[in-house]
Amino acid sequence: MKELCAKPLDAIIVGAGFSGIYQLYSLREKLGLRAKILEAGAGVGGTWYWNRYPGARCDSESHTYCYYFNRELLETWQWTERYPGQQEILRYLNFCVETLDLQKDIYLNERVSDATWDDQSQVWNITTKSKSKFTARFLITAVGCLSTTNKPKIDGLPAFSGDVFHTGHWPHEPVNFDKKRVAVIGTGSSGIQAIPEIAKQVEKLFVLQRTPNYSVPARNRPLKPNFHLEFVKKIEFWRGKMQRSRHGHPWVAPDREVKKMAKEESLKIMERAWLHGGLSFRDSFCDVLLSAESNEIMSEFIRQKILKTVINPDTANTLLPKDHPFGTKRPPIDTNYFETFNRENVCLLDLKANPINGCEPNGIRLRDDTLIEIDIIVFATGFDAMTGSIEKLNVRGRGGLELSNAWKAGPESYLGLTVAGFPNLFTITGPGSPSVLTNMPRAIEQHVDWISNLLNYMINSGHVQVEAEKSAARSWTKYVTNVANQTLLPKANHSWYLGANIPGKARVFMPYANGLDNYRKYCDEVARGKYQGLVFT
Ligand code: NA7
Repeated sequence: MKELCAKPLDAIIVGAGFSGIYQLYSLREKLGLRAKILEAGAGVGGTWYWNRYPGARCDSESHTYCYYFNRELLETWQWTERYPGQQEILRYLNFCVETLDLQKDIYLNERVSDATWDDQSQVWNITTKSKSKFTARFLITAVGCLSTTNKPKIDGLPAFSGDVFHTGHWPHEPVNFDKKRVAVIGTGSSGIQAIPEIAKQVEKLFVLQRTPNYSVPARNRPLKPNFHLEFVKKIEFWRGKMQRSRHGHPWVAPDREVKKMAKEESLKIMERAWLHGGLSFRDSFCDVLLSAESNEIMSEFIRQKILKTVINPDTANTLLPKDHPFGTKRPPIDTNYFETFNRENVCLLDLKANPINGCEPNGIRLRDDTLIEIDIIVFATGFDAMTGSIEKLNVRGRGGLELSNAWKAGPESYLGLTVAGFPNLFTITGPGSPSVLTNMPRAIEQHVDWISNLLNYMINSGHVQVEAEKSAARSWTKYVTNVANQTLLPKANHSWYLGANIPGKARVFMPYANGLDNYRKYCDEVARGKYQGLVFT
């Protein structure tokens, strides 16, 4: 059993994605603490290390999907496309680690298997799968919201003789799709990005769709040669815009309600936004997630676009999303998703009408006995979101309390950052925080700054332990639910926001839906009030 650090550390950070990298930098450079990252992968990057499937791309625009805490990084790195692709983001994060000289404090190939609070010594004892052991005063999870893959159990899958992949755990070597018959299961963001790319490479592609999804064209394009120069001149402008918005993107929904507008006028606005492309389409009006009537107008607009794009009327009809309002599941943005169904080598299968019965050595058998003969299955079936990766760490708090037990009826946290009964534990972008409803780097920087300021406060005031008050965590979690219930968000039955995509998982709306701007104000107030809701020892 190797001991990589003989002396107890100040902090262990789990995960070397956007969150972990900035948290390490903050603790080391701003507070002078001894901190290390434990990362399960063989490289840094988190989500962008694992999700290497064809077409993997961010849905935030590149100049907003990066760190803003460091001017040198902003001025040096030059993005090439409107939306950064997976490989470019991975290169960017490696560049950040190198520029900030963080490599020496990142231990790769170290998957945390156990983290136990020792009440006597007031430290966390952390063990990894490779049996390395660490001791640290603070434990900070930076494991990402979407990193524990959800692979549905299908009878007979082990007997399937072809290759099986999951978009969220894609191989590092290129997958050879040439002359192959392939099934993609799932039409969330990952499926919607991967399907057009895989279709170009295969002999035959079967898209196995359970729930039709809304998708808006991304309109990705190379950035103009002078983009970077112009961007650098306006860094503060962009920062301010993102700071003021609800979701950390550089726009604010105008104060107009769809349902109160003349039809032609609202159509014109939607057409313009559709042509512009991207997530700002959803924010063409202020009430899309508040009024069912307004939402239906936008939902129907998208359905009409699908009907116009897809040539075969049966296929078009099968693709029409009807069971949930637009935007109540995380809305994908795409490049030629619906157009792909006009290709001769692509076949859409409706799993609602004809579900999967099981796998056989040479394919997937459907309930009506049809055998889909294939060489490759691609699961684009998503993640055990927001809690899956934290619970997998086997965190045990005060008195041996297991986090997965404490969260059995749904995750309870204070501000999405701290959990009662788990001293000196922080969860970056944890359940109860805005996280997945935002442009992630903006939410991450807010969290890291807040945690770092709190640790600074503790050091200066001689506190050794901090944890959420039970009552504060309870009322915050209730508040998160109430806020979501005032919107249409909980109306999507299978959404991973609710944990509803994982059999047996408690159905609780997990992200904080009242906006990153309001959340930031609330957290700042808590800090100004000497951290009410937290108990210090
Ligand atoms: P998502 O958004 O959770 O999508 C998963 C898809 O897989 C969705 O279409 C599901 O259908 C489908 N699914 C899940 N389980 C099954 C089973 N058992 N059978 C058939 N189909 C199934 O995951 P993504 O990876 O696409 O996106 C996650 C986030 O990552 C995304 O929002 C971006 O932020 C990046 P369902 O709708 O549940 O019927």
